[in-house]
Amino acid sequence: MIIRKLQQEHDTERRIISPDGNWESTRLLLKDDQMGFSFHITTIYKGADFRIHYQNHLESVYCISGQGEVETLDDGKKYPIRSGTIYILDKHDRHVLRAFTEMKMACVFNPPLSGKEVHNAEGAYELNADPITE
Ligand code: 9YT
Repeated sequence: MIIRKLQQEHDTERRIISPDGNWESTRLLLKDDQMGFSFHITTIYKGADFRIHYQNHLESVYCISGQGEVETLDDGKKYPIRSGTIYILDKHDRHVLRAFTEMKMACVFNPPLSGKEVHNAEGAYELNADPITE
């Protein structure tokens, strides 16, 4: 059994602040835990508007609070995202995420992240990304 608390992990290396200024994420469950997925509580900052394409991962994103939208780029469809909505990127969908207010999300990744990943130029995470060096 593993127990972790969001407030306690907030000030540890589990909290990653994206260099692009769009989001931060406290990664509560990671590859090392050997569960086959990772679980993160992510804050998308108000006004964020950015492209993501998880070529190497599947991701589900549950909106806990806030308002925004996801636009899938292959078909141009826009989906409102509100508290209680989950979007599931089952096809490695290229998309844009827009936050009209600050948004709190619960995110699950398969395969699990190792912990230090931030988006590359394509909006993807590399597999087994190297740690960030200051
Ligand atoms: C919704 C989304 O993918 N946001 C980017 C951060 C990601 N959830 C993470 O690494 O925790």
